[in-house]
Amino acid sequence: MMEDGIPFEEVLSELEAFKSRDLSYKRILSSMCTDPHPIARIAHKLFLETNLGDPGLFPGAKAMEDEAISMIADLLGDSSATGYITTGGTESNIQAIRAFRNASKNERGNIIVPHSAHFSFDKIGDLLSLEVRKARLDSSLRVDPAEVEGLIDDKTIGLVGIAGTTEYGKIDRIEDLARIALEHDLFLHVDAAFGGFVIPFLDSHPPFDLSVEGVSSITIDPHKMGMSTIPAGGLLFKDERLLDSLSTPTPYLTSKRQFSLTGTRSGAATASTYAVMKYLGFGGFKRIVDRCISMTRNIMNVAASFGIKTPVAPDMNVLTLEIENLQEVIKALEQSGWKVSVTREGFMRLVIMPHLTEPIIDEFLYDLKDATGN
Ligand code: 0PR
Repeated sequence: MMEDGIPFEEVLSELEAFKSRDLSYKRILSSMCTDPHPIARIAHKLFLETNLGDPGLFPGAKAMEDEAISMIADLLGDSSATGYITTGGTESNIQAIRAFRNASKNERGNIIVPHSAHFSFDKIGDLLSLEVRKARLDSSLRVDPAEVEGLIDDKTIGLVGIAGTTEYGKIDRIEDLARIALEHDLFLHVDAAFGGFVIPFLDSHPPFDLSVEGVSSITIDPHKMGMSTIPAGGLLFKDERLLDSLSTPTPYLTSKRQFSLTGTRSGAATASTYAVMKYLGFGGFKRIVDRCISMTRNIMNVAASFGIKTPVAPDMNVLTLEIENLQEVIKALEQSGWKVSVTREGFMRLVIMPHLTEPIIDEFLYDLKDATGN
């Protein structure tokens, strides 16, 4: 830091220079985040200085968080579920497994996750000193329940299912996992970080949420398909005792106990979560999800018309394409400003988020056709 500051305008122009190097979402087909909804931006700014870590000072922000959680609980099949707005899927997953560990008899045990689980579970293994056992997937890239059951032993504290896998958007058979969890007296966490704001709005979908008996907790991220600002995650528990198992005494604060992982935590992204849900309602979200699904189908059909196959049937707005000379094709697409990603199996991965539009998808398909020499 310099001894003397520089003028306000100069600081702003420096910030603008940094910002100008960032990409806009316009041609990004690789991200699970999106442009926040306009009302999310306004809500975020309104609550910038609030700290939900000391809720007695910000009772309005706290009440707003409680309402946001209750709307999410309703959406995810159990209106009496409890939880809080986290910083994202990683914190929600950490806290769910930490609660399982705290409430379980097995202090140093293991958890069983699908091979498709997000890398946050590897962090969890390290943080909580738990063994993370990875169960094989079946040919539809959903976890094989028999494989999960085969990995259970007397040190297992919980199972994890994914509702919307990061790479393929697949929904695990949550009912089968729940049955296994109940039979073995284990907790079951559902990671719906991505799918939580997609699956409820699909025309039909398998049961995946807290309405399934045996599901103990669920992750859902407003800062992904919830169109909120970053950082907004959601964590819900069916049984309040799991949330309580996370609480720490905070003697000198306005609330005497705290169950969040972070101490100081902004109410800004919570406000944006609340605002988007209130403003859009179920119908508004459904229209957005319908549009993303229809764009996904369009890419799939048009790509098929020039000989590009979809290796895995999409369950939602995450699409994979089987493309020869993938790295060269990606290079050509990048020259036109497109960002796509690649799965571990070597397929092109596209996430069709709300910032995309039909005309942009048409441009993408045109460039894809060109890049693949079709
Ligand atoms: N669970 C699932 C199923 C996820 O897909 C993700 C993130 C998480 C948990 C962790 O969420 P947080 O990143 O909010 O902690 N999935 C994306 C991914 O790793 C996150 C992402 C988003 C990465 C935008 C890049 C990006 O540009 O791909």
